[in-house]
Amino acid sequence: MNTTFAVLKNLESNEKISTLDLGIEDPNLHGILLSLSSKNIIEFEIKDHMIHTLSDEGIHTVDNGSHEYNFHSSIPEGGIPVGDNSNPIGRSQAFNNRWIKIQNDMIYKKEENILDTVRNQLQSLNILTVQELSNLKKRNLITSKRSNYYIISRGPQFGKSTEDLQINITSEDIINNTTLNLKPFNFNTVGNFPEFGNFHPLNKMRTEIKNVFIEMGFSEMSTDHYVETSFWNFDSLFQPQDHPSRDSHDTFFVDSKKKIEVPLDYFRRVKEIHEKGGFGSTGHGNNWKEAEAHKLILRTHTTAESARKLYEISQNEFKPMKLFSVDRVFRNESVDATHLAEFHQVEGLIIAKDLKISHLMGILEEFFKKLNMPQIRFKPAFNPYTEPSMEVFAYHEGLDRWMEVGNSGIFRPEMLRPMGFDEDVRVIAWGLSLERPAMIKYKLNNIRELLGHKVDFEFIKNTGLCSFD
Ligand code: FB9
Repeated sequence: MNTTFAVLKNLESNEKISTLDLGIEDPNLHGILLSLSSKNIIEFEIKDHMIHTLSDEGIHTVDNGSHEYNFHSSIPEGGIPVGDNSNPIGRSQAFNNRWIKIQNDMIYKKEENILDTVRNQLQSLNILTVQELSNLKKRNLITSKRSNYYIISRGPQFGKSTEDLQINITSEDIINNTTLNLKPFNFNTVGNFPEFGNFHPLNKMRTEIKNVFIEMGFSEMSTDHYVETSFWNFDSLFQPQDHPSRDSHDTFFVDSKKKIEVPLDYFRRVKEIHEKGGFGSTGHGNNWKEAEAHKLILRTHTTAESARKLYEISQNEFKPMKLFSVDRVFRNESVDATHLAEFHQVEGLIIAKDLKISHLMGILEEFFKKLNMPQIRFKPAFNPYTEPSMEVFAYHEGLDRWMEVGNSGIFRPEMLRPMGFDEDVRVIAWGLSLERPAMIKYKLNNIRELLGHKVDFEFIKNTGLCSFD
């Protein structure tokens, strides 16, 4: 008999039924009751109870008697020596039951006629008390597990044919004032969970970091030069043309004859500062090649955009500014679990008169405090375009360790003076990546779990809000 029929048939003669009493067991029972309930044919409530079944040891006891009963039956009239260890469990349990006694180092029966209580209990588990069941469970004679059963009663639509229930009202019904037999709304049913888009965790990290800059009064720079001239990416930053980072082992070169225009007078001043120095600098004293400066590359840092922006600022009336950028940069480096040939650089800079390294340390403290890393330390470092330069380290509470969180410095006069800035104009700047904080926040070990064709869409869906609190 199928389950639905069994339930409805029993409800015809009983207002309320229990699946436990009727022995109705079906792995789909819950779904069947939900379906009948959604049509108001039945109503039901879920109950739970313990189901006790004989273990292998319990079955052996029912078939062969308990250890204690068999030990008692094995004692002859003359008794057995105390040292007899043929049935230690039976002897111990028989002592506990006061079925045997010891005299002169011999064991004798104390009671002649006894009942094998345990065996009898195992043959009628459903009438045992909680304590009796607990004792049998302690002896591993039974196993118990929690199980659901249902108390079912008739619903408002019980016995009515569900086929003729209407689910729509037509214009004819209204015109003819038809008596409606509408299917009741089932307000308990759950609709299909709507699928919707999800922001990529890296985009969420970018938004959070942008918000930190905006909170601190910074404005965003444009970063629309993925393809950049070596001039803006390196030469304008006073990075020498023979610097190792400028060769193809570290930089992607673009095979194009297209020329990106650079202001001629500025171009000449950059050539001058590299070859002969100026503004107190001895320069690099090298032969600076224009062709090298015009080579097209994929930008290796967003500092190239900072250089463009600073040159633009230098052509207008001076005013202090706080600027930031977050965008992709490209490096021809060997890829590994935490590095790809590109990453997102975050860069912040402040241009004002007479800024000092203490200002840089202070703004970095404020910035990383907003990333929930208030403890930071500085380590002297070298960058071709900043002096002094510092690596930044922060203590990460969650990981309980210090970690490198970025690099920073004061742009050199050899970068700023050729743009046309006065001697007292200073620019403090710092940079970090987007991928590192994202991997730490989302506990990823391989960057391919964050970016690329192997990313798990469920990970994207389930990352939740990106916050630094
Ligand atoms: O992002 C980095 N680490 C980092 C940042 C935030 C963070 O947040 C916490 C969890 C919440 C955790 C870690 N780093 C910079 C440090 C290291 O990861 C480093 O190994 C990798 N660096 C990249 C460069 O690697 C080729 C990160 C990237 C980086 C380094 C320097 C700059 C920008 C990005 C810069 C700069 C700069 C300096 C002076 C003036 C202007 C810009």
